[in-house]
Amino acid sequence: MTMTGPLKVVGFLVALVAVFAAALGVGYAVGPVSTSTSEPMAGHTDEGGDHAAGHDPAMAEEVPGGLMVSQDEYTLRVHQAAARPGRDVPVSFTIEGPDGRPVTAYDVEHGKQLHLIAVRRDFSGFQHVHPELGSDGSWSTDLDLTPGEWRLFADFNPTGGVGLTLGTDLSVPGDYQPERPSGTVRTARVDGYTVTLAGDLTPGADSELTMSVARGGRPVTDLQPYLGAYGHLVALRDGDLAYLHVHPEGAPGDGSTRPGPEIVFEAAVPSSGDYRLFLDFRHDGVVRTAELALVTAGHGEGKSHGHG
Ligand SMILES: [Cu+2]
Repeated sequence: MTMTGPLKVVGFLVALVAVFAAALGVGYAVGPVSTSTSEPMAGHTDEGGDHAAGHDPAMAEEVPGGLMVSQDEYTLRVHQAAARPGRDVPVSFTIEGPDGRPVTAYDVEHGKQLHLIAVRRDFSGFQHVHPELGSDGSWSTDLDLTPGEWRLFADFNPTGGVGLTLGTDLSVPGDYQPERPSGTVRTARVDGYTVTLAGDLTPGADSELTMSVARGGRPVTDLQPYLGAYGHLVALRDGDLAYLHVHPEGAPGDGSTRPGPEIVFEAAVPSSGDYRLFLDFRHDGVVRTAELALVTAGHGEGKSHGHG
């Protein structure tokens, strides 16, 4: 696989630069301290593309999403101290707002008011679900849980606020064997589909990743829109599970974006490291998840301490 140049031309549209879903968000709304301004993820556009060639310090300094249970006066509170292992295990939670009460008003982002990602801390069991909101502000969903420590990410935009991703742990009692680290994984198989990944992640710079979807050796050219896009990519950093939600370049129906086999993403990761990549795509009416992994350039794989 060749290294991807930072300025590989996509050409058919203005690049949507995906940054960490929880933009820094200092000092908006009721917070009296304001040292900087930032925009929610959806507001970031890359007008000239000229910063793509180099390091963008402002972007690199943003706090990644999903690391905190409470941020900007919003708090994620899971109602269960622990959950039993099993399929379709009920899990409920609330988002508490600046007034300490459950938030009941959310903006719709990517077709939903809230996106919940659940993954065991060793990266097994990834699920992306859309809980139901009760009138009292409690969110309910079912998860398939195996014993171990799980991480939950709530990705939402409270009405009047900015987009946030809060994260918390959920213990599931029982014996378990942690999955081994994967290293780089550029080919994933799921339900007869093969997803291959081209491109590399360069810390602090926009990195183009191209996912190609095939079934039975034939490229899939009729992907279906899922939540307004042909693919949704969640990247999680090994070590702390920092969360990055990336959307593809181009949207269904924009006149230039084809429904596969390639889905092109532009991702910006803040540091070197190992990143797990979970691609949700929809075909024949079913959403499937392909699991891939990249080690950033210059970050030694496994026990190797060599460079490059
Ligand atoms: Cu979602």
